Amino acid sequence: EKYMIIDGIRTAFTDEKNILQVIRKAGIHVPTFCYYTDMSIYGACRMCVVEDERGSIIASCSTPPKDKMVIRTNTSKLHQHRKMILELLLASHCRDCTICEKNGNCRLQMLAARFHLTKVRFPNTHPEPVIDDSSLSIVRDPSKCILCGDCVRMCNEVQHVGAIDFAHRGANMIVSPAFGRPIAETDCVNCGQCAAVCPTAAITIKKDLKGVWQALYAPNKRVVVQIAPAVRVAIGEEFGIAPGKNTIGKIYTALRMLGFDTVFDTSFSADLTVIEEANELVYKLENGEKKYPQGNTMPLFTSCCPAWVRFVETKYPELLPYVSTCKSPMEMFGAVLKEYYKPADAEAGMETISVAVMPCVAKKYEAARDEFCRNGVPDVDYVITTKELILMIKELGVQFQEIEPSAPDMPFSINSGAGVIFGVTGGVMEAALRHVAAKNNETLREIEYSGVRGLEGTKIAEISLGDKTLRVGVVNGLGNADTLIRKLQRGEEKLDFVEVMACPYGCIGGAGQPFGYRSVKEDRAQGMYKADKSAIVKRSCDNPTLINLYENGILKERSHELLHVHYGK
Ligand code: HC1
Ligand code: SF4
Repeated sequence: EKYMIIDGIRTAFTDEKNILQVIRKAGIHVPTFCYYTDMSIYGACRMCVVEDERGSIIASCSTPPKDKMVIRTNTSKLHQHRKMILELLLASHCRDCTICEKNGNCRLQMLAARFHLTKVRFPNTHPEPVIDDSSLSIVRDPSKCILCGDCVRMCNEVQHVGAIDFAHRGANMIVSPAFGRPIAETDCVNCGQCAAVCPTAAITIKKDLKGVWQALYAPNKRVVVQIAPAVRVAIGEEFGIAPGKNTIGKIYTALRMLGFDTVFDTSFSADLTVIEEANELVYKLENGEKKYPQGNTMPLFTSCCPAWVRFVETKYPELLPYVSTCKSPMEMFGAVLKEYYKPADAEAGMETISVAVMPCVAKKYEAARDEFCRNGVPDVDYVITTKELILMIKELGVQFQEIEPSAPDMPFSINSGAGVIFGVTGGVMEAALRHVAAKNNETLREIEYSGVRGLEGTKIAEISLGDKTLRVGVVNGLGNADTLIRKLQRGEEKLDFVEVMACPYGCIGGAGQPFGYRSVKEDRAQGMYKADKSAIVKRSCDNPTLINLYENGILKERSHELLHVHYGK
């Protein structure tokens, strides 16, 4: 067995790529600003340094472990070194922590506290902030940037978007969109993953709480809210509840305490999406030769992720005809809810304000798109993220961990397990396959083990349906989507149906969720599948409320108008 001696403790290792991973295995969290297992090693922040037997200082993120290596992670030399780095960073950093967007979640603030910095020896050279507020999803304040490069690597390496990069050299170096343009004028897809990895407040998610509070305080507004699948397994993390624990019942209660009039689960409309999308798939398989520009050589792509839709629009517009015309579940629900409350509102002189709680910041951009406004009014008025709902709950002082769970409101109170797993990579695919496959437990199990589950960035699976075999792809992270598209275009891969989620691991890893490393995402994924296991209805088409809606309700003869969209730009 290979081992290292870390701070006097023998720690075995196998295939860990760097010393830092072995240190974490030993239960020590050395500080880092620029290290993420899913991105390339940058080695810029120098916070992860350790000392070897000879007293040499080495960066643990970029040094592979060696058998019988002896290191210390905390010596006087290392302590001084880290303090110096922090002081240098703080010398040019804003120190208005109490009124900072990142207050309580800033890694610079946390490390200053951890190393007990009570003064900085250097004069403060913090530049005047020049805020880029142009995006609907993120806010940039380069004056708070510490040049760790996390956002740049995320946008370029993981997402293949390249909307931001380093500009200038030496002391003038900054992170910026090309030519210093506002971020909204770039190909930024609004995924927010740059904000998710930013350790400070140089890039943060945009908040839309003001309008929501105003609506809640107003007497003549009916404030309805839908909660996305992935929120339930992450929100508890901020209240001392383990990641992956399904807290949907507590979320309903908390939202009611906040003053929301009716509470719903987006999983309900995810069921709607499944039905519409699966029908589209069947149609394409049977009639694709006629309808699509390249016939059936290109797969049908899912459309529920707005950052992915934007990616296609900017980078592969020729593929737009292959993106499903289904609105996302959020927008389907938005349209259905506005229609549903119309008669009652007219009678009572009320106005329905539709709010969505999402793990995603691109949903803010989606809600504002012209395609989702009717007569100038958006179907979803406000999108707030999991993190924003946490702020609301904390502001009200609700003890989330203690409150009792409750149920969603009628008449959209039933959803299938298929609608819940939408929130994890592979879930939309699995839900759709359940719908097109025969209705028996054996088939459900076959789909479960077909290879569509798992957190890998790209999965290819084959499912036999009667006399046909469906070849499908599931990708998360736009870089993986990009690579797959190139393969499809070169003819090296042929698929019938592809699920794309822009965020690594799917919506559970959305930029609006609390910060978490990979193990947290794994727990959240398990939480989603557990929720499916305990669901009484497994397949979307068995959801009785939907059947009613199609046969007698709002969707009778209006499903195309309310549930589909054509992206033209
Ligand atoms: Fe998602 Fe979706 S799964 S996009 O990841 O299709 O945000 O959770 O709500 O709309 O249902 C997000 C999650 C979410 C939509 C659904
Ligand atoms: Fe890049 Fe996404 Fe950030 Fe836009 S939101 S700059 S696409 S990482």
